[in-house]
Amino acid sequence: MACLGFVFVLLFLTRPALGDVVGYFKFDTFPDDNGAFTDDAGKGLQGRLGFPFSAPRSVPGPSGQAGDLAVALDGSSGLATDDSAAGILNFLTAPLTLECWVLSTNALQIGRHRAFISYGIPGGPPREGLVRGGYNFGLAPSGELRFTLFAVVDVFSGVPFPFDGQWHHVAASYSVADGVRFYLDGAEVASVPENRAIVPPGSRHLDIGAFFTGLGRFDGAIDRVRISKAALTPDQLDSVASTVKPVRNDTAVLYNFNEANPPYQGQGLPPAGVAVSTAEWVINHPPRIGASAGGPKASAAGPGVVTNTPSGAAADRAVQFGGADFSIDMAFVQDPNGVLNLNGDWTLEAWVQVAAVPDGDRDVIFYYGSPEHGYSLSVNYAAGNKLQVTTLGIADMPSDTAIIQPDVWQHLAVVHRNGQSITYFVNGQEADTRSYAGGTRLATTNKVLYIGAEWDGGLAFSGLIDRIRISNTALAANQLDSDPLNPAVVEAPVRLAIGLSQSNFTLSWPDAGSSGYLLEFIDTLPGTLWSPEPAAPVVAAGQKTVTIPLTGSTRFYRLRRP
Ligand SMILES: [Ca+2]
Ligand SMILES: [Ca+2]
Ligand SMILES: [Ca+2]
Repeated sequence: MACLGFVFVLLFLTRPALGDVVGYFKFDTFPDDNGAFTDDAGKGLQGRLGFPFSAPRSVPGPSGQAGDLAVALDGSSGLATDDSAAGILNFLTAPLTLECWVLSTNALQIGRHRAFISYGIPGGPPREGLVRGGYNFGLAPSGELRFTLFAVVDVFSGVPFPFDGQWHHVAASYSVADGVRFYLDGAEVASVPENRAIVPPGSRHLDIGAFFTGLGRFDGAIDRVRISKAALTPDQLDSVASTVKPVRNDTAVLYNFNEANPPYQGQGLPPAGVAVSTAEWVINHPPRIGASAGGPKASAAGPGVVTNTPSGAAADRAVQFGGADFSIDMAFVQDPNGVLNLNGDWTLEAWVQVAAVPDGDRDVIFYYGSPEHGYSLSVNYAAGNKLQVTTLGIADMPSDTAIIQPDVWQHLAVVHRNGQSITYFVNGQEADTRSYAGGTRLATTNKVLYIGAEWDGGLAFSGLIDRIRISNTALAANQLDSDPLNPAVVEAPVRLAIGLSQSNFTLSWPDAGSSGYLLEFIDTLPGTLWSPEPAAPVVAAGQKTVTIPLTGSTRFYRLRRP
């Protein structure tokens, strides 16, 4: 038989007159218990719980010498190194020494857990599939230097880290005979008896500037992270700013961060690991639910997945943000192709249950774009618990009459008719309409949907959010996703299937829901002159099938919804 000479392409065109649900996030499905949620509109987007990760930057290092760089983290960043194959850092016993150079001005971090060097999984309540263990050096909420054997003990130094904008060398050594000794700028500042063993963690990776790839993200610069398989003496520490100590045979890893960007190559026991940005790490290692909160002041659950939902159905889930203490939780959806970037008609919807005691004047439910471009939906407490929509950079528009009650689930919607009006709905009932001709500015940067706060964590939401839906049309009241028990059904795309015989091939697709669809072909792509396939489809067993003779030339097919 002649070799098949055609290439087959699926194209699916939508009816432009009716438009589309471009974003639908039901928060019901978190595969593998990870904090990554699915895109229920089928647009190929993926959401993540926690603060978006920023990129690490380079700043001058502590030596002041040319070529000495350090990594600067802004509180939303971090680095991670895969140690799963070699297990070089997976110490089962003391001794070890953790040390680095640190500079920070942000004393607002006092009150939170902060990590400089963290290996494995922090301690906490038992959780299926999570083996807690490893070790950490960083700051306790008190602001003091703290060494931790995860799932065993926190060892407190009593010595505060100086948030004075100067470089400081910090170190903790641990040996069974000598306990934990803390050093600040090369001088021993505390000694605490301890002799327990290290619990090997279920994830063998090193975090720098964060715990567990996203928690407790540090705001400051870090350099010369060194992990040694020895309890180093003061003169063996890398605490002289001008002179980097040579790598020793007990140096498990040293990162000097002298590259201008990640990845950062480690030195030490081969194969020394490579530190990548946490933003890159999480693509293939999505953190567990609750393990990537990040940000300046995450709640303990930060953000949590809960079973309190509008439908109350067994499989329904919603997301909890913040608390009554000005804590800040976020989720986000990267949208590189601008699926959610709207400047015509649009409809924004969400189910929310707001806290009985609000914290702050306004809580953002979701926010697309940047301060001058995009749109947001919020609850304006200062205006009397009113539903508000904002066309970013143009207008803040609280409703006159759409009032949000605390502690009950409500469906909120705002419909924008471009050049005409904004209409507010609560529980599917129209509240009020105002004239508005200001339009919406497309986002040019930050093509990201931020959920639970503005782009930078501002105006953080407290309460529960479910079923965020964004449409690129002005929906009518009866088209809203306002039935609590019956979430909107998003039409699944109709897919073409291909079959082959000796001299023909067949194209088939589901009969249901495909009335009026046209099968078309073209011989070269790119191209615009598609021709209708003359062979008529045969309906059998719920499928429409078209049989076409093999021609030996290339041809592309699509199924188009007119
Ligand atoms: Ca849900
Ligand atoms: Ca350096
Ligand atoms: Ca708030």
